[in-house]
Amino acid sequence: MTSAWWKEAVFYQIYPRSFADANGDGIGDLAGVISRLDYLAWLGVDCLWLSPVFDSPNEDMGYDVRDYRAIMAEMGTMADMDALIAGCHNRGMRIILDLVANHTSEQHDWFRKALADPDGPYGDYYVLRRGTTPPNNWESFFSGSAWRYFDEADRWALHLFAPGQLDLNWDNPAVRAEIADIVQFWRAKGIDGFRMDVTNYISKAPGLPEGNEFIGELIGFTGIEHYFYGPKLHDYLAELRRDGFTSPDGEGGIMVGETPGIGVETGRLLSGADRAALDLVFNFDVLEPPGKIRWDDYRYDLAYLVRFYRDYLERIGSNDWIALFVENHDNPRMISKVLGQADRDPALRDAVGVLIATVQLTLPGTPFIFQGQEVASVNQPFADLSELRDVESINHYAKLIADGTSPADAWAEILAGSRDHARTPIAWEPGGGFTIGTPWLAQSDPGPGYSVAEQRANPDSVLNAYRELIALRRAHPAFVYGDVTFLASGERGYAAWLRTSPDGTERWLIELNTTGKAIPRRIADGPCEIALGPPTRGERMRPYEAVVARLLPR
Ligand code: TEU
Ligand code: CA
Repeated sequence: MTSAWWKEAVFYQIYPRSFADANGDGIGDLAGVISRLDYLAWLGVDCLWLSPVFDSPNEDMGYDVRDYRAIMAEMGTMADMDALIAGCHNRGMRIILDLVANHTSEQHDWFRKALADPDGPYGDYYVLRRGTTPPNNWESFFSGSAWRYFDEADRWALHLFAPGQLDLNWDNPAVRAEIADIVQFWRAKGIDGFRMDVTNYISKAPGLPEGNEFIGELIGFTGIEHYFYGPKLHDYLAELRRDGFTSPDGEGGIMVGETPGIGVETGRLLSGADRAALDLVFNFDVLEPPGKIRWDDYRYDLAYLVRFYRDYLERIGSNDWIALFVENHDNPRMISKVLGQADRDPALRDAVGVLIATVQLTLPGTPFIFQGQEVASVNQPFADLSELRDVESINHYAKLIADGTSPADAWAEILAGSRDHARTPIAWEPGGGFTIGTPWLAQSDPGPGYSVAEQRANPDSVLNAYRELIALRRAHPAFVYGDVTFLASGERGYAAWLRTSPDGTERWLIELNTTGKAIPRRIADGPCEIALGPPTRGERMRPYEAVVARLLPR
């Protein structure tokens, strides 16, 4: 197993719009992030990932880029970005940005030029087609056809996401060279790599064949089989690694692929060390058990979380390394998925928060913590659609109503799955602290005790548990490169695994109660030092109890 900084690192995802607002316009900004760097260093995270901060009209909150080399006006200036990069590096932290290059905004210069002259060079930057009807039956992830007709050019343009997010034509070498240039531009500025938005969608099947209706029904989006793992995907990623991410001295920036729909084996093909493409992929199957989708209101079983990662780890080899995550800016809060209506019961909320942290920080792989996760954030009780800002939720609701769903049922889906749950501003202090103005999206009300300041002051808080687990992971090689052995995987709610240091001198036992009821402790007691959990390992485990203990020689 080769070592790498990103295998040892704990990543922390910032959604800048909702993190900290320095100038009072209600929108989080780069100066806000800079003002909180000491907090992040105190927490102990090693690398920040910032969701998009490039110039954008924000139809999809920055995931629609207008200029890849400019900072969005609301976020600040290039000087702020330089200061942020330096601020991270001065504290021994790294920083990666979000490369949204499957598509651009309709306001990107390339697209304006493509519309003005569809037969000219920029016409071939996008997926444009003539015709009286949409070129195929593919559907957009944000509802409706994936094709939009542009009168002025007499062409249909493909958009897998919002109508203002037009897919680039990666089969055009000029497009690939542009993206490599953009990566080099940011690498020269000192960033340490990119999270790459829907990067597995960049290669579309030649001829753009009709999507299979049955698969469309099953997955919810017709056409996906023709681009989720396209014929040229690996070639394009390997080329971008070589031409964009690798410096003349051979040093490379990290490539973290956001890869919806990628399974274990396809993920290995994209991120295996011998494949020279991505370094890490996000496997989204962890977020919902089979048969469930994000819009379903159901209770997530934490035994599934353990089994998912156990199976994943058992199916990989020494060339592979996995990303460990449970939340991001596109998903509701995991504590709420587990606890439902009980998510504001402090005892349960704390226990589940610590359990999730324990899974993420003690299993082999690279943890990605999403902002707010460390302070046990839960979903927001949005009152109605007027409180939401996300294009996906707004379109999804409209589609449900148009299809005849009752307003009550449609709203229940939105409340279960809206991406805005993850995007409410961070409560730095009781009552807010995110902005002195009016926040762009309703300020989250985390409830008494759950602002960052209160969590920090409370030694028993979820926040302090994250901090201790991060420190533990850093101090003991068992947690990074050590072997893992699963002893139990959630049978009757009991899960346990061992981590052994590479030199064999240290052994750690991690055990969880994945249920809300007290259960018997199943692994016999032995001499140990408890680093996290109750003072002693008694006969029974409390609801959602998590233990991290160093085993001592008998
Ligand atoms: O998301 C891609 C993606 O497929 C999903 O996670 C998405 O939120 C949802 O499932 C669509 O139904 C990425 C970004 O993370 C997301 O914020 C963007 O909206 C999207 O790409 C388009 O750039
Ligand atoms: Ca601001």
